[in-house]
Amino acid sequence: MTYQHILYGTADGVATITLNRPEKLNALNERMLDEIRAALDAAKAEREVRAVLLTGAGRGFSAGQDLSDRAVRPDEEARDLGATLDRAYNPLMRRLRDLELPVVAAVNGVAAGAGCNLALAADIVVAARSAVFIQAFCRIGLVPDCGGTYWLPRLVGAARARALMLLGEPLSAQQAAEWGMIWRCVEDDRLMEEATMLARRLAEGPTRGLALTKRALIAASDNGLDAQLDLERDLQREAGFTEDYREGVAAFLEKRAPRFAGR
Ligand code: LHQ
Repeated sequence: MTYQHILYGTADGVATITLNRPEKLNALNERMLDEIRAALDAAKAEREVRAVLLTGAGRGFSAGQDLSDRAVRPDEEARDLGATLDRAYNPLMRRLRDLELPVVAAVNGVAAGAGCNLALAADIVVAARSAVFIQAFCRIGLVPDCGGTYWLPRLVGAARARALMLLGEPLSAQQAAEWGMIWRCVEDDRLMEEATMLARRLAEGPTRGLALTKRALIAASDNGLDAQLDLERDLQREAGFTEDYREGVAAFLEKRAPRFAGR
């Protein structure tokens, strides 16, 4: 696929996807969502890629759905936003959930609406100190989507999620980190360095095991303890047969750094 609205590049085992409509604060349209999905598929297909870094060009991460897009304008003929979610957003969110690679989001500036919840769907979120998170949906009469109503209460608790979603006030990166909504808030000029280091470190890790861990954590949101114990058993069995487990134990016993292959 030729990319118009994102940049895609790989280096040191990391595929970097950069949302690239800076003049619109990387507002999302269907083409862009298709491109992100295609880039995730490309990352998955490239053998040497073992982690994904998602960020935005310019001063914003993403301002959410492009509200000037004809496909969602309320003043055009009646639009079915549910169909837009079915066609473009939900497949992307499911792709991110199912991706067997760790995903780091480097939130470089405002993350609003679907842009906010896209960032929160990453496995590890690092944000620049100047970034803000806005559940902007209520400002225009919409319902939070992209899994926000699922993830946000689990991340910050029901009381904070309710207020964020009903008031639509900006939440600073610092506060988001203090609330446990994101992993870390870093100085603006350190963001890409920190996020890239993190993504590289993950890419050099036992990525089969990390993928299984990701699966366990996602399932834990819905499972009871018994089901989760059974799942951990199954995933641990799988992890125990990986080359990386063999390498990890050998490296420990030989008192050297492990060289994980992601197998
Ligand atoms: C934009 C946008 C934008 C277009 C800034 N669209 N141009 C899913 C499925 C289907 C349908 C609907 O929705 C959804 C999910 C959603 O995401 S709904 C939520 C959509 N997003 C919003 O409501 C946020 C709208 N944007 C804002 O409130 C502000 O732009 C924020 C707070 C993000 C940033 O404010 P500022 O830093 O003051 O920047 P700005 O407002 O001046 O924006 C810069 C430019 O970007 C500006 O263009 P211009 O030509 O005037 O310079 C904006 O019009 C454009 N832009 N967001 N979502």
